Amino acid sequence: TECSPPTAAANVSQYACLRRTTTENHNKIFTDVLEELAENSEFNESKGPCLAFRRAASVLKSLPSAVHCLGAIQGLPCLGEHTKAVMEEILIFGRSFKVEEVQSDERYQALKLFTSVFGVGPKTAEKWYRRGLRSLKEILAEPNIQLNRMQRAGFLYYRDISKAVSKAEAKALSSIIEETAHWIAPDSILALTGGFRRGKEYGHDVDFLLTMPEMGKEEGLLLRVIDRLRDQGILLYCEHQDSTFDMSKLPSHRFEAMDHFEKCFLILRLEEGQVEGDGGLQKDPGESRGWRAVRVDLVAPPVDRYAFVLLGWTGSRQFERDLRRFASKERGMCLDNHALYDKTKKLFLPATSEEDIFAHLGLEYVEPWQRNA
Ligand code: TTP
Ligand code: MN
Ligand code: MN
Ligand code: MN
Repeated sequence: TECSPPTAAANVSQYACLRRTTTENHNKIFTDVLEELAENSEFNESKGPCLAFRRAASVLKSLPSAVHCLGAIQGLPCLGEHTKAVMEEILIFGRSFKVEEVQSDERYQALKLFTSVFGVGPKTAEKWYRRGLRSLKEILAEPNIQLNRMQRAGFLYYRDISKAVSKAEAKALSSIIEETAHWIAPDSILALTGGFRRGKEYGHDVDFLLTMPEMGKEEGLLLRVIDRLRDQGILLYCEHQDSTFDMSKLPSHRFEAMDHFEKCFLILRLEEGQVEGDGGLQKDPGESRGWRAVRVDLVAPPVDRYAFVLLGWTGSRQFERDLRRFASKERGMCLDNHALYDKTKKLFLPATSEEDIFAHLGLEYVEPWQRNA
């Protein structure tokens, strides 16, 4: 059959912040495979290939239609030889032998399983694998393994928190946390961030930004919200991190570096009756209890940092990476969750909205639902 003309490839930027990517992915058959290969590279500590597969998947997600032949991807950025070979396999055979090889690899299977536990990163997973452990049961049965508090919670609520959170559940949690925050401080500001702000139907957690309209008044607020959630009997787990924010420091070059604002990683108990709509509570069929555990992240910056934190926590991770890369490579600026710094002019560029930040960068504004890169 004849190949369709290239997907206006000339207009596709190598930067995700110059592309519009909704949740509607026309190339899932490719991107699922590429993201699995990226994860495998991450487990093998192959940073270059990992990033290359992630970038390729991100470019394909932004296309307005499905790719049906290799001709259609000619001229697209970020698609290397490995990626093209994988796509060719999928186009010809309807499957990728390369990814099937990865999926059947014992080490990959074990690391994927172990890192699916809240609090377990690639390093810990690797350690357990080297000890010959292969299943979650074996880890729990191994007397010499010391789980930290987060990992214990991860195992305790494993079934619930490995189930996707629905939009209806996210909405219910928004109401609960908003009510709690307003009970403590009526003028407190709560904003939904993360995947749900990007319009995703499902997520692995729910992310919020909490602050006060007056500088400094946010101090102590997050701890009081946590206390109140505990008093209501819905706090199942809490890891609280104090602020280490220091405005005199320049924005970080390292994307992976976490931000310095006060935050907490929670597991909350969500009751069936609190979730509206026919979707109801996401739980196993046959599960009789009327509640589930849900992962929630809260970040509590001072209000003058609001725009930077909102932009940073809305994601996607790939979108954030490319925003920072664009700022640095194309504008000589340094962007992170705390600030935007112009290295040539040697000054911080203030912002009260996300629009301000895009404008400083000389970028057209990208709506949250177009950031699913
Ligand atoms: P996630 O909640 O990990 O991802 P997500 O909401 O996009 O997707 P999911 O549905 O799977 O939950 O992270 C959301 C954003 O928060 C992400 O862009 C990274 C950012 N983030 C920080 O900037 N600093 C932090 O310390 C943390 C924990 C997250
Ligand atoms: Mn479309
Ligand atoms: Mn999230
Ligand atoms: Mn999160």
